[in-house]
Amino acid sequence: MKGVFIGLGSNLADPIAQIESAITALNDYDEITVIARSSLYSSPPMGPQDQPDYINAVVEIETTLFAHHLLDALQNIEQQQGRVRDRHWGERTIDLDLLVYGNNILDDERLQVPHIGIAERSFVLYPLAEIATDITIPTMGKIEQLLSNCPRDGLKRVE
Ligand code: A4P
Ligand code: MG
Repeated sequence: MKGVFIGLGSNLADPIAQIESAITALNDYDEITVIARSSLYSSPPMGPQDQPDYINAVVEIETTLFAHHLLDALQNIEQQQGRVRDRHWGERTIDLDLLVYGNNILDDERLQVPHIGIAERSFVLYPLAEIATDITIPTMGKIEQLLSNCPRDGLKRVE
């Protein structure tokens, strides 16, 4: 499958290193090849404000895994990197979201694709736009249109 995009986020335990090691872990799967990556971005937390700023990035992969098996792989990497599920929208060492899986639309109790938060989250949309300049996201529309409706909200590219 081509046109698969993964969002990465971290705000604990050296976030930049967490993102880098998750990208390496993804590419280490035989069934997954990372073919593009965005810059790193920093942003204030969405959700509870008493937590550190986040580092986010988006990667494009090619994979032979079906979407639910890809989610298993993402959750394995989260576990390996010590992710503890605590409060909703709370701090985490690493969060891996399946943003887009080609043109597929999936909606069951475990997986919603495209990821429901894409359009409202500048920390997803701007890094995605960097590596998918003219993507049309199923059910959501063209990326330029989505960007024009999504303020940066303190999002900064990390030099
Ligand atoms: N799930 C359903 N669809 C998907 C999908 N497309 N990709 C299910 C990944 N998972 C998906 O996720 C809960 C369940 O969502 C999973 O078990 C899976 O079956 P989770 O990561 O355990 O829960 P969560 O992350 O606490 O909740 P949620 O709503 O997913 O939070 P988000 O959306 O991940 O947001 N602020 C900034 N600036 N940057 C951030 O990256 N991230 C969060 C977390 C909060 N604030 C942030 C950031
Ligand atoms: Mg998540």
